[in-house]
Amino acid sequence: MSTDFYFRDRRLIPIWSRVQRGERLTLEDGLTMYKTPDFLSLGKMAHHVQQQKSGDAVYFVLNQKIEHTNICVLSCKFCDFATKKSRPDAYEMTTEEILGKLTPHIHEVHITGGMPADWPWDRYLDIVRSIHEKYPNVDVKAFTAVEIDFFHKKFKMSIEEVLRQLQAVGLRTMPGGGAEVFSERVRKHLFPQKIGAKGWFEVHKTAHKLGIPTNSTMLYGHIETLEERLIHMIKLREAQDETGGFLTFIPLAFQPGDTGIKPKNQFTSAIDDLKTIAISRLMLDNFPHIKAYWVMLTEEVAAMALNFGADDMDGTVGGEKIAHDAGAISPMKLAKDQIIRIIRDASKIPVERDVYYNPLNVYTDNVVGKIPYLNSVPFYAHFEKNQFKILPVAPRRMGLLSAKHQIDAGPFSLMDYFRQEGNLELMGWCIATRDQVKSVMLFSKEGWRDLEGKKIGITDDTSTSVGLLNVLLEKKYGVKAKFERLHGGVNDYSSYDAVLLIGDEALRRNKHGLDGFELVFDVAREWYDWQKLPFVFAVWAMKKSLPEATKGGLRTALSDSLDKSEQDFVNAAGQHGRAVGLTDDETQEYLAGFNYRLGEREKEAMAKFRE
Ligand code: V47
Repeated sequence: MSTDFYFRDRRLIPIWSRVQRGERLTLEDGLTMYKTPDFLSLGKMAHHVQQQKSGDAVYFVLNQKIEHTNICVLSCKFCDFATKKSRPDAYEMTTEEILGKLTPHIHEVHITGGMPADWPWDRYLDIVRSIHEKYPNVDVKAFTAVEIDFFHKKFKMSIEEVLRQLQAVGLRTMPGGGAEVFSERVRKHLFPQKIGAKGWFEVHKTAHKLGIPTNSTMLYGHIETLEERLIHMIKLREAQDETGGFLTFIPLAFQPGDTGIKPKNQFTSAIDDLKTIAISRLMLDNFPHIKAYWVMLTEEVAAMALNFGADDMDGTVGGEKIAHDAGAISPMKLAKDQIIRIIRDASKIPVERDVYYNPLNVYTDNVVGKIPYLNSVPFYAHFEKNQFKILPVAPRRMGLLSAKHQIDAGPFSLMDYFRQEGNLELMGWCIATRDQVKSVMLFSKEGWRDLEGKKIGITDDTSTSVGLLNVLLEKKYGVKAKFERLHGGVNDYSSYDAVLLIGDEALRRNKHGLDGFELVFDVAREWYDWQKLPFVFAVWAMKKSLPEATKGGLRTALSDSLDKSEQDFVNAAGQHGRAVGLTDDETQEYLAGFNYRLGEREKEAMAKFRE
């Protein structure tokens, strides 16, 4: 699909062509974009990519920041937060004090702090363990790569061991701090005692290997050059190609405060902030999210960033000190209602999320769910949105939101449709296989009959495929296995005997294999060979209670989009296919293998599965 803009700066036109084709941008492209006066076109290009990745969703999390101490063995020039133990402003929080700052209503606690010389290792483990035990619903995002490296050296454990111990007591993800700018020149000037790029990446890549997803940051607006910013982004993009473990990128606007690096009130300009958000969205093509961290950007600039490539506002952020000690002028905490208002004002869907970006609550109407996989693209590629807003959401999560009446229509996973039939009206479209599907795959160390009593990791995304797997194991092969849900983002599969993956992840792994799992089964093919019936994974349905005019509008929009897409699958979905590693011919063949219309055979297959 092509979208045309008018470009005041014609140097952006070849960049836009490459963005539309899904091609990588270079350092030179980045410099052209930083130097362009046509800053609105930059925003439009970034917004286009943002919409491809996140539809109309903007995420936030109810979170609390804990900075457990400001005592630090390092003295980084840009940091106004850290101090020495002997100073009157020094503080250290006990575990009880930390627990006292949390409530069961939040979903994320973000812990980072100074690095004191005299805290024992157990004190850190105790903080994470106690939070996890007292507030099991509060996910712990803790310790930057710099802190992990400090623990590794101080407590004489490998980085992997440090992370394993933290993970065992409840660490879920890691924040992206400590990256600053990946430039030795800047490091020598501003943070010579801190780990550089090599150390930072070693910690993050180790975390990804262990199934700990992480964030990434870039501190900009001090002494770095534009080229150094872009090299920073390119290094992150390369690491993401390797591990896929980064959730989000957060450009951190430098707050000068009393650091002496810049005059006290010389904040980055709004234009520079928005350009940096937009350019990072365009350069980091393999990053799922870009965060507009309002604490450093201010509420106003963060609000604008939601149409310049950012799809994440962080959260309520109670108790932040690092930026505020350095003179940040943003409030100390944003109320949930305020965040929702800002996101709605930007014409986006406010989506409250957990630490893995799973949507928990959606705060607007006319939301159409979108399964964010290649096989669903034909429904959306030419969809005229009108009053509707698109929320990309994995099948199981769509079912959970619909059970709370927070989704108005979408391709519901078959199991969720069965559960919620009373409130939903079928629309005549589906996602069904003809025989094989290639995107619901069981990667296994054992043959089907040897899976008795074995542990199978199940992707968090699935609602129906796990039901199908269970039926095949029990009814076709007479085998009972143990299922364990995986979490969002990267996982460590090594302790499982088999892993069930669906959607784009299954397609990707099907192409390149999953290390350690010799056998690969196409679960829909197994069903077909057994029942000689297609398998219906999802059916389009909408809330019965929607006004008739809305229902009609939705039917027309979907029917038009599907008709156009079916005329040319490659035009509709080639770019998405290339992003998961398929050639255009493979995308064509893959999509032609689906049946998108709910006919008699599909209904028969639904009845058979229900039985
Ligand atoms: O690493 C220190 C930065 C970072 C200043 O992962 C400063 O979700 C601006 O990493 N002006 C810590 N920045 C904060 C951080 C973060 C924040 C929000 C979300 C996430 C996440 C991570 O703060 C440090 C450093 O780069 N910092 N001093 C300053 N004067």
